[in-house]
Amino acid sequence: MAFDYDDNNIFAKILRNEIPNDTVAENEHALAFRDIRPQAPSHVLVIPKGRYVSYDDFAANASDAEIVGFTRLCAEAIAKEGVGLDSGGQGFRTVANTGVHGVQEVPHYHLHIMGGRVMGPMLA
Ligand code: IU
Repeated sequence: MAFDYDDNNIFAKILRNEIPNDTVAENEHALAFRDIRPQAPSHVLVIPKGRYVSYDDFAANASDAEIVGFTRLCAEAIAKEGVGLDSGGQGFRTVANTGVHGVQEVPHYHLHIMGGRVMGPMLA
């Protein structure tokens, strides 16, 4: 199967509270926490609580409630970080590295939200 999930991945361990994280926001369906190697003044990862390997796994197989819950948590994290256009910020970039070509390191879907500086051009 294309989307075999590994319960030993680091984000699964974070969701089971086996590893601490710097939480920004949380709801029933998703968790937002700060990246341990931030690439911008604000660098948050948003992950679903369900067992989804990648962006395409989540987009195809998550329930409507999970997708709405995830998306609303993104909005909450963006507002809390103060990077959103609706919260006095100057904007941000979202990235979902996927699979080998996307250079995805952790096999649990996560959306990077990076802001607080002007991002470079999207060349690589
Ligand atoms: P990816 O290439 O999109 O899979 O990158 C994974 C991200 O997860 C990367 O930015 C890491 O710094 C980040 N991360 C983390 O926040 N906490 C961890 O314990 C591990 C990776 I391992």
